Amino acid sequence: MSSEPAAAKPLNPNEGIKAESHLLRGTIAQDLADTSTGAISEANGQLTKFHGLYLQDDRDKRLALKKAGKEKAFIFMLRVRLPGGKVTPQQWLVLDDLAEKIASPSLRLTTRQTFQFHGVLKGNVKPLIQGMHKALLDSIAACGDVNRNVMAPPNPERSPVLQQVYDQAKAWSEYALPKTHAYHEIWLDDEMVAGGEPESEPMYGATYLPRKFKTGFALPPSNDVDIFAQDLGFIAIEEKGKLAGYNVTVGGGLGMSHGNDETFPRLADVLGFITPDKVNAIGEAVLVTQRDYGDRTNRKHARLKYTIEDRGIAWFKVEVEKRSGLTFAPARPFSFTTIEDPHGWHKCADGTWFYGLHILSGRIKDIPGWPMKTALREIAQIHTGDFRLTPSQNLSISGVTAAQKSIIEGILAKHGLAGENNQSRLRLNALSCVALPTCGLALAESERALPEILEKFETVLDEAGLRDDAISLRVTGCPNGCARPYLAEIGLVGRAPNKYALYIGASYNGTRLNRLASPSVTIDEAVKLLTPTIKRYAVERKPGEGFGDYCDRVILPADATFHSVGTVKQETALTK
Ligand code: SRM
Ligand code: SF4
Repeated sequence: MSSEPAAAKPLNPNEGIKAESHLLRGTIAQDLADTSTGAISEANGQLTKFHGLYLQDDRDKRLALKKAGKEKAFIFMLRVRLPGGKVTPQQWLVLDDLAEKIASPSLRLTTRQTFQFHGVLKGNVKPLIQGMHKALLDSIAACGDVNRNVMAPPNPERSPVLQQVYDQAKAWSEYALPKTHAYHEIWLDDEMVAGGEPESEPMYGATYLPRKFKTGFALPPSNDVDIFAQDLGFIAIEEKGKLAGYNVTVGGGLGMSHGNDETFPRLADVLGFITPDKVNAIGEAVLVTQRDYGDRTNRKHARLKYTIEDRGIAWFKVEVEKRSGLTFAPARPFSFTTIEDPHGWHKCADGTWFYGLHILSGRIKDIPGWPMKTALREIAQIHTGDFRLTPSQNLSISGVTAAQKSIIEGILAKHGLAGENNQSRLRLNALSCVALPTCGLALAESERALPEILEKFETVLDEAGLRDDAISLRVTGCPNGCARPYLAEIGLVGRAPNKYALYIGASYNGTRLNRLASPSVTIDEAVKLLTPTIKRYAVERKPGEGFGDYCDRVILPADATFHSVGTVKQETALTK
């Protein structure tokens, strides 16, 4: 183990793009003005990510356009920065309107508690960002090699401690924002800084981080934010109704590549306990350690999890303590019991109510018989509280007064959306990433396949009498892990069209990764393979034992470790 910064291999080309970008400006402004193409250059495409913007193309149209010798159907995806997933009804209405007028009409809630616009044409990006700005919303650092959207438990008004945790998550998000004025110049037509005060990035430096960096805050017993999947995590420790401080976690991350054993999902380690006033100082020390030691030569090995895996957690802790001038106290006890969002009506400590609304794959759109977008617009028009986006792509309509409760209930009922209780717990817990047609990395369907996948598994669960049992199922179109599939009791990870790697055996509370059960199956094969296991689970489980725990105990080998996801295990046990 070496304590020297990363070795002298050639830097990844992205490092050069960042270094030469004049703090994230590049030639984005010139590229935007070029109407001869709907795209932007490769280099600018890397830089716009730091502004929350991705160049994509409609993959459903790719083949036909290629045959016709035409340019791809270029479109942009814009991701909003929204710490803790909180928006006001006024902001909701602005986002709804912008989606309707200048993007694809749907709004997409993400697994990190924010909105994505899809289908934005190049000429509409600036009006979109300007429209958001008027509603005090931005997309700075929503993507790119920086600290991204910070997650926090989504129902703060339930207790003063939750409110404090939310406030700290928001404060850390602001603290760790890039300081460059580039976003304001390019998108909001602010004056160029050139000739004025020299700009600098005191925390990030001119080349920012080696890779994306994600922070989450959790309040036990709920692990709704999947804290062990975050590069940096703060587990709130509540003592006698007060926030005593946080256990700090580092080095979580899920992305991997099929067939590349050097890439793997990893759960974060707990470093120790800090008091609440130390959050930003510790956060900064973690971030700058990764800035200096993360691998800038290989983007598949550049996340904090690999820095820690290579150099050891003990080394990392010493480095963070040295840089912050602080010492971690021993971690305090905590226990997570669930990852599930509360659904339906719940009364909060402050006397208000919130309604947990299930939104399949986080996709808010109107479909015949299911006018979700219209209903939420009507609610936003009269709602005096706020909306909270959850880490499971759902929505809490929060801060509802007793007087408004019946009005909101009426709107949901009028549109046929008040049926949370009739849905299977599998469905209520399911996540899927976007995948096709917009995601350039998708190898298989995910969001568009989820309804069919659920129906097939629900049939088996109904037969086994497990409709009301909470089982987590998560699907992604590739191994990058955007719906956190390696933390699901049933994970389906796309490999090729209608081919998925099947993972089972994670704990329901997000504290143990699942393991590979079958490397490549169709959805029907996955259902067939799991059917005997589901039926056995229904009769053989111990009292209170979750499906993942049962698979881990009975179906998968007992000696497997967290990092075994790259290896095929016990395929035969499933069919027993
Ligand atoms: Fe993700 C890349 C969508 C959460 C790991 N992710 C992408 C891109 C931008 C594809 C691309 O690079 O071209 C996807 C855009 C699809 C589209 O059309 O919208 C995409 N990721 C998403 C979202 C929208 C999934 C969703 O359906 O909700 C989530 C947006 C989160 C947000 O609001 O910021 C999303 N992505 C995640 C998560 C989950 C999390 O953070 O809790 C992960 C796994 C955790 C992690 O980071 O380790 C995740 N996304 C990745 C990776 C793999 C990173 C790695 O370390 O290997 C990529 C690819 C990459 O970075 O090269 C990726
Ligand atoms: Fe795209 Fe893969 Fe992420 Fe799904 S998991 S959104 S397919 S990058």
